Amino acid sequence: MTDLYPSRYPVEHPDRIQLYSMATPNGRKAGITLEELELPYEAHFVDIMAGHQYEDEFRRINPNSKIPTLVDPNGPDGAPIALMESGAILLYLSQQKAGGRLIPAGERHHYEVLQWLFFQVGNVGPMFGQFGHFYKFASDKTSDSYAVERYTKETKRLLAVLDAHLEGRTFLVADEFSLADIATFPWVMALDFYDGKGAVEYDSFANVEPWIQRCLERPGVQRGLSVPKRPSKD
Ligand SMILES: N[C@@H](CCC(=O)N[C@@H](CS)C(=O)NCC(=O)O)C(=O)O
Repeated sequence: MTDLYPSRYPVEHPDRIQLYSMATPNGRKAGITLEELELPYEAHFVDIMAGHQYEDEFRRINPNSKIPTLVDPNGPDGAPIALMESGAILLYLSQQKAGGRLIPAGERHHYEVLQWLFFQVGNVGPMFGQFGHFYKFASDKTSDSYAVERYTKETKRLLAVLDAHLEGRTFLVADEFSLADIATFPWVMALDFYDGKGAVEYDSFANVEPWIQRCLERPGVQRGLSVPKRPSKD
């Protein structure tokens, strides 16, 4: 048993991958990947609203104090490994634990998956997240419309990039469901949670919603969306 496991989260199966997360767009990426790959794992709910990500023991497994975070007691060299950053976690699960599943075969497709994964982590996540922040959560914090205008415009621009790429395609890479889709579609779904679909003229991007629905048809996706379960209050 590794001493990496933060003591707040009791571990039932110390030999399994431990996921520390919440069902946010970034958290869902890890839950969906684990479910799609059918890997044995245990999931722990991290209450980021209560600030549990800033606890010292959590910082030891994620120096950046974010979810998702993963600890694998059987890392590549046999020693335990802690990983932060959802993109790295998705690649680790696919490549180290599942023989490259969820990455379409061939080097070209490998790099195309990396391309869309980085596109999501560097663009879609941060920009949609800022849009949600200024449009919904902090709408009473500033009377200046500049921020909401800036992030609405950028979110629309990124939706247009996705929409154009999806024209004539079923999924982002090689017409095969992959890590690229897993990384991206939960962020697009978050626009609903932000009550922001009207503001970004979501319905004008005709290829996006059918792609989301194709992703949602998958049983692994359906299971992964609610990982980890929020503990009941009683
Ligand atoms: N680039 C990181 C972003 C992770 C991230 O921002 N996670 C959010 C939840 S979606 C979080 O932990 N927020 C808590 C906080 O910022 O204190 C990744 O892809 O894993």
